[in-house]
Amino acid sequence: MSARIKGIFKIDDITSTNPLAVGDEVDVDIESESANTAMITHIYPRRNYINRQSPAHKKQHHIVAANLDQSLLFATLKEPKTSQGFIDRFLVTCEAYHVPAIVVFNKADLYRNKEMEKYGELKAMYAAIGYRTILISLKNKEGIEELQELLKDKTTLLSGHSGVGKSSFINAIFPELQLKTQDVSGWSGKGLHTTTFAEMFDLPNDNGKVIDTPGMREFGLVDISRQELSHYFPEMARLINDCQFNNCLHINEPGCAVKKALEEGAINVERYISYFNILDSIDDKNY
Ligand SMILES: Nc1nc2c(ncn2[C@@H]2O[C@H](COP(=O)(O)OP(=O)(O)OP(=O)(O)O)[C@@H](O)[C@H]2O)c(=O)[nH]1
Ligand SMILES: [Mg+2]
Ligand SMILES: [Zn+2]
Repeated sequence: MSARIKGIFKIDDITSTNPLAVGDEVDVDIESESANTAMITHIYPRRNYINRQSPAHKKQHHIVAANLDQSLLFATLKEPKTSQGFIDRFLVTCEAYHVPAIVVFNKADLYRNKEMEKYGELKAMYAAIGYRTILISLKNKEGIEELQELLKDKTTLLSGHSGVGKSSFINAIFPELQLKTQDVSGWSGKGLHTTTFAEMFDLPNDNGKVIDTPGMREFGLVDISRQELSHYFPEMARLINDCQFNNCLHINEPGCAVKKALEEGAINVERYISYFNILDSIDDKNY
């Protein structure tokens, strides 16, 4: 079935490059049974969504997916490397739009001592602020049941860089789908995109749904002001009422509870660096 969208929705939200996103709930009028076409007549209000800066038009945003119960951010510490900065940007958006997030580290089979040590540090750091991390190897079929359990009766977004194994994961749980994945010999470090559009799949045994998306190189934040950024770092959010100034950006203001926690080791330095870098990247002229 293919469905057209009525023109009127296109002007609804001019700052978005896509008026309709995967996960949207809609009403359709069947146009032609024989040609299998329909017209979308109504888009229901979104419970939540994940959006990002459009890579082509920085001033516009792109809705990655809507009406989500959770998101699994696929990351790898090797082939390719996912930076903590990328993970933290994604987590900020999940906090801002109320989508619970779990970070899945794939390709454990490739990790040596160095990467396992790094994983241990990341796991402890994220656990301390309430984020779950899961280590898996799709290649060695390790950790897949734990993930499968999480998908039950939920709508789950899969995202992450290109080549981290999002489509491979869907193939592991639905062998019959045979989604296209990157050629094993094709790993070039350049992050070729194998999946080219977002697509939702129904889980076979329950009401769960999983959304595969094309890999993204960067995750540009939208609609988050410098002032509110720390609200989306859970470990900072709980401290900001203790800052002396209510417009504190936690940089070098006197009486800053966040900086104090940082000095005492209660806030992780790497997380603070992510905060600082994101803050620096927010163009406040928009607010
Ligand atoms: N060594 C190893 N390779 C894996 C693992 N999981 C996936 N791969 C390989 O990684 C490559 C990329 O996997 P894909 O599933 O295509 O990655 P993707 O995240 O869907 O990538 P895009 O569609 O481009 O966003 C493929 O060659 C997979 O076979 C794993 O656990 N270990
Ligand atoms: Mg893919
Ligand atoms: Zn402060």
